[in-house]
Amino acid sequence: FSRQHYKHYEDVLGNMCDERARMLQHQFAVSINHVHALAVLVSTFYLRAYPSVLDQDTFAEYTARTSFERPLMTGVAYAHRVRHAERDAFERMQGWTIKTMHSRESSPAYDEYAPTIFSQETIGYLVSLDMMSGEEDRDNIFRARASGKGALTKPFRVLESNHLGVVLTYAVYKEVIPPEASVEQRIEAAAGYLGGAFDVESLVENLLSRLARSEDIVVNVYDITNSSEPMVMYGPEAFSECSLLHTSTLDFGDPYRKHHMQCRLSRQV
Ligand code: WA2
Repeated sequence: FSRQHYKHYEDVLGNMCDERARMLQHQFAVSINHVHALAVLVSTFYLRAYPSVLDQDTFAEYTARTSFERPLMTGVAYAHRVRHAERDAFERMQGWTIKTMHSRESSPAYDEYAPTIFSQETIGYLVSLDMMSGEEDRDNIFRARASGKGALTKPFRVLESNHLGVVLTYAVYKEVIPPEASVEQRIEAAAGYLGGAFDVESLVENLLSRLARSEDIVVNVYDITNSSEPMVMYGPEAFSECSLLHTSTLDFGDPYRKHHMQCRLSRQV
């Protein structure tokens, strides 16, 4: 086809891809901001009274009534930090034992645990599971409590739905942390972790499918943190060779992770 046509398709593809990237980035940012605010709220409960006066019913009601603020997330939960020395007393008080994510059986002994104690009802299956027993969640917990910032995992298959997604984690501190605090002070002050999963496979699909002409392009989102090994976060793993490809930048707010979007025309032009 002519050079003129080629240029036209290139522009159309570029505009559609940039629009989708901006929209997705915005929906992530909105959700992340709300989880951050929720971490501050839970922290405030710890500052006011110890033990916290927050309970499961209050957490479930608040998170259900504000779920519209976190459009791409399946739910949020709070996992409490438990040191090994506190484990017995903690389990007796809860009336359940701390379980590992994959076996759902009583956890072996570790220095510390992060069992979920409060959850939005949509992800109620997390309660009593040690979030440090999953590699992706554990890495997020370490990074979130050392930085005080939101941490995102690489794409992986989340529990129950088995959909491809990413988990977001914020640390909940039991003290107000001054901005100049050391990493050790932050780690020490962590009371627990607030987070949840972005169901990229189904909720991003839903978002993109509602846009005009969505059938004309194929969209992929990649985690390119390790630039030599991009990981598919959304979209098909393989597709036929195509002459036109557009790459749009994406920023999901965690400087440790890099992402981009790639779009192709779904038919040869
Ligand atoms: N939330 C939902 N589904 C998951 C998951 C998760 N983590 N991990 C695997 N599948 C309670 O970092 C604390 C949420 C983790 C927060």
